[in-house]
Amino acid sequence: MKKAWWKEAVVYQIYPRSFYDSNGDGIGDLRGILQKLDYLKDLGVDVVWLSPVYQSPNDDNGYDISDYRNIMAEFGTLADWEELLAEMHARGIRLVMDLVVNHTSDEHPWFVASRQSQDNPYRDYYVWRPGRDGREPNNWRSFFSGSTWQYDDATGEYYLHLFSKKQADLNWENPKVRGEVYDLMRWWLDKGIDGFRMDVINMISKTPGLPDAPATSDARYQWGGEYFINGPRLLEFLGEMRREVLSQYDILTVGETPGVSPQDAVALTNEDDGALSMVFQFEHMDLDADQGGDGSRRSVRRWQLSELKEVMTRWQKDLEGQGWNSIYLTNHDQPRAVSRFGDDGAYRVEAAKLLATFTHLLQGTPYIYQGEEIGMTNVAFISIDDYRDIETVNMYHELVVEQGMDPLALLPVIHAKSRDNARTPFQWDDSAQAGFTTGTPWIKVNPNYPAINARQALADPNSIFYYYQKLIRLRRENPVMVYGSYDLLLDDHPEIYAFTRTLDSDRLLVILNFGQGTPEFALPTDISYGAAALLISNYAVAPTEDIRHLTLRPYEARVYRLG
Ligand code: ISL
Ligand code: CA
Repeated sequence: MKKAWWKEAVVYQIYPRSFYDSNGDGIGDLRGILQKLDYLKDLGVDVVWLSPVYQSPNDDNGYDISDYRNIMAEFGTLADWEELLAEMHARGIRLVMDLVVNHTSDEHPWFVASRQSQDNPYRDYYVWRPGRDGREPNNWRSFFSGSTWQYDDATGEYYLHLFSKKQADLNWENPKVRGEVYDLMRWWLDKGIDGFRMDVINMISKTPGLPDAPATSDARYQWGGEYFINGPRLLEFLGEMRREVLSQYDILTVGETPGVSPQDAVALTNEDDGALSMVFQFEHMDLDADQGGDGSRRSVRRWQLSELKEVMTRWQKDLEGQGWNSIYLTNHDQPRAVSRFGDDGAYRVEAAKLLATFTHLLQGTPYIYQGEEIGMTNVAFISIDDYRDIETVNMYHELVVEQGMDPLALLPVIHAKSRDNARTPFQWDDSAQAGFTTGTPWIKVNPNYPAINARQALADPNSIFYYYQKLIRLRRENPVMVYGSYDLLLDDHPEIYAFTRTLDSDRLLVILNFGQGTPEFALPTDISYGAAALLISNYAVAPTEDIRHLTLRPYEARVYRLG
């Protein structure tokens, strides 16, 4: 397997609005991040992925961009950004920027021109269609509720928006649009950034004709994913992007690709002609929902360990030597990992460490989302008025206000799944507003900040923070953690997730007790070894313990080197 710095790296995602506010306006900003770089250096991460900081009217917190070459005023200036890049590089931290080019804001000058007239030179930058029998051009449903089409009075046509109506889809069929995107990518790369995370990049090619999605219920709008996810020209467009831009730079590229299979991921990331370093897949994000796609945040279902094993093992094996995995359990769109896959009650600390062990021991590049390293949890606002996320707010409006659903039935789903779970302010200390701002935060802080915060974590040698620090260091020192092949053990065990990682003669054994029980671990007899040395664990472990038979404690995680 080819070596690459981005395979060896650990990435930390910053959602700038919620990270640290330097000027008391309640909104996190670039100078806030600058003040916290030493914290990240201390943690040991190699790369920061910065969610969008470009100029934006913030209909979707920066994922609606109105100027690709400028910084959102609330976040600072381009000069602040330049300083941030320099200070990161001075600390050996690379910077990956978010690239949001499936759509722009409706306030982007291209769209402002495009809506002027049907013969405007920018008309074809977007997807405009006449109505059909006085209704939308097709029946697709937006990720953020309602139709994917917005009627525009000025020219009497509809434009396509997979997300909010202020996020108009770019028309990638138009070579001029593709050229503009490549230009802006070069503009940032030439400033010295180290890569891009590409927002919903597998939705840029739509099936010609934009056919109706099959009607499956009496709902007015239908999930049309099969007509815009992994569309017919996706690989061609990304191949062009690779030739024109990506191949000229030594960068990390990660595609955000809902609905990809491992085979799609191999096509996108293989070393011969794959355009990207890696992609984010979503199968494990859909395990606790009745439906995937745009529905994953509309229901809660109990997930089974067997399902998690099946998904992760398939991704590990199908990409081995063929492509490269990105490993994550949460991000700014997802619930908090410890609440979702672990335990945010009595075993919060143990569970957070277990999940950290999991993400750092799988084959792939680990991603840490801000606050994950101190075990931040989901929040449960009592009132819908405290939610800020456009997806949550629109869903509530659709289901409760329009369709009359009992709000008490929906709130538990929102508590479990809202994207705002990940967006409450970073908990720095136990002072007012968790030390995030001296003003009023744009979204309420999680009331558990007096107990869960970075100051507490830094003062406690047994904290989740230092456990992450150790894992990151171990990953740097042990190539087997990066490049070793993965083999699942105890396939059918309902509580224990165990696997080995093997690189030449070096082999690690990973034992994870995914629950509050105390199951017995029995090492399969075909695993032969001379000595077993403990590499890391989240409980105290006696060095004399015989690893062939263990009784595990709740959420216990151990990694051994088998000699
Ligand atoms: O439905 C999903 C996966 O099955 C979503 O998580 C989907 O990936 C997500 O809605 C797309 O997210 C990205 O693009 C959005 C933006 O709101 C998100 O914050 C961003 O991560 C539109 O730009
Ligand atoms: Ca601020």
